[in-house]
Amino acid sequence: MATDPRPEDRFTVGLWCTAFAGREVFGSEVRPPLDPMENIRGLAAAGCWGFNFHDDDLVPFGSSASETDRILAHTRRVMADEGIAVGMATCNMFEHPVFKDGALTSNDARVRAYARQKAMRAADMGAELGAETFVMWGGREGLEVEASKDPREAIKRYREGVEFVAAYILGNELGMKVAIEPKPNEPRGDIFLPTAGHVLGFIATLEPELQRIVGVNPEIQHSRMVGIDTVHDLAQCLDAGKLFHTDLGAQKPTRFDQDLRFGAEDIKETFFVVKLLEESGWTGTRAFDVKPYRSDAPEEVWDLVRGCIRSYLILREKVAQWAADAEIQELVVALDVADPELEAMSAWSVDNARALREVTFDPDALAARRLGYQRLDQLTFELLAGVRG
Ligand code: GLT
Ligand code: MN
Ligand code: MN
Repeated sequence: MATDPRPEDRFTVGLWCTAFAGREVFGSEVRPPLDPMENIRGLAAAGCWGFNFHDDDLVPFGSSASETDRILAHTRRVMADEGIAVGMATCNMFEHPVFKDGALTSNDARVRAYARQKAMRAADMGAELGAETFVMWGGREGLEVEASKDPREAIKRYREGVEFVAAYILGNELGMKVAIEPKPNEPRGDIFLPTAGHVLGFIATLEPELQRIVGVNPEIQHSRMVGIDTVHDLAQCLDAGKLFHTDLGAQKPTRFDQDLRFGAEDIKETFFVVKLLEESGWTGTRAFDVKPYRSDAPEEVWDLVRGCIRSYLILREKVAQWAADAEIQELVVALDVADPELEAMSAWSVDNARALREVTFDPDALAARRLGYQRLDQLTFELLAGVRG
């Protein structure tokens, strides 16, 4: 089984993932800080083609322009040394207290302006290091107190902010696409643009020439938090031509954002995520947004990275096996029933509508068709469980 990553697989991991030292609401750090350059070297050694970063992951918050340049130059040297690229860059608009009540959707015009300025600087950093995507995750763009924000005004402000950043990237030819990452809640009680569907609807309201470079970054874990089907989420973004990035990981449904190792939960749904990406001819990076357990020792964060990559490659092999399994394919092929005569009438026209009204159907006969889903799902399970071939 081919479980060694190849450069063309383009696996990436966020610097914030491996640097996560374990601080959360109930406890402090359990691991020492991980130096960003050591982090980049560690990701390269673990088999990553690239890494993803927030401005503040690399360049400490509040650094001067010259300090920023120095760090970026150093980063470029480490990247060349390790043969590692950057997949996506993003702006941390959630950590500093200035963003306590939102960034682009803050009620305070000064905070909104500051957020746009920080996003421009982060976009510059991304372009400098060759990122192809600029992710916008609006973690603080939400509320706990319904009375605190006019939701229509907040969405209008969100649009203004996204348009500003997209126009900056386009106007300065930074060569990146923007991918908005939805999340239903956490850290806010409710976050604006909670699902991929909301983001798709929102993108359709942007300035037409900016729409082209704005898409979605759905995260498996965030879809599972609201209990919706991740595969369908991704498929809908693909259908709209808007799957610009995707954050892969694992999550038990309806809990806080767990960011577990890819493949750690619901192997069957994860298999169908890989199947969808691979069969769609996905050319983006294969990006993991995961967190080590709080109980992990410092060196175990690399096991997390290796595990994600291995699980993806194992599931990709399973996709090929599923496609080559004669019994499964026989069931799959039988699912589609063609009817050339009826299909010829499926496009709207007055004539087709008139002809369709005259057709006689036998609904009981149609309903009597056996679908074989019990068998199909069992065979899929058995293949994944390793007991077929
Ligand atoms: C943060 C969040 C992730 C986002 C990252 C990008 S940061 O960890 O939970 O889902 O992708 O801002
Ligand atoms: Mn994410
Ligand atoms: Mn997450």
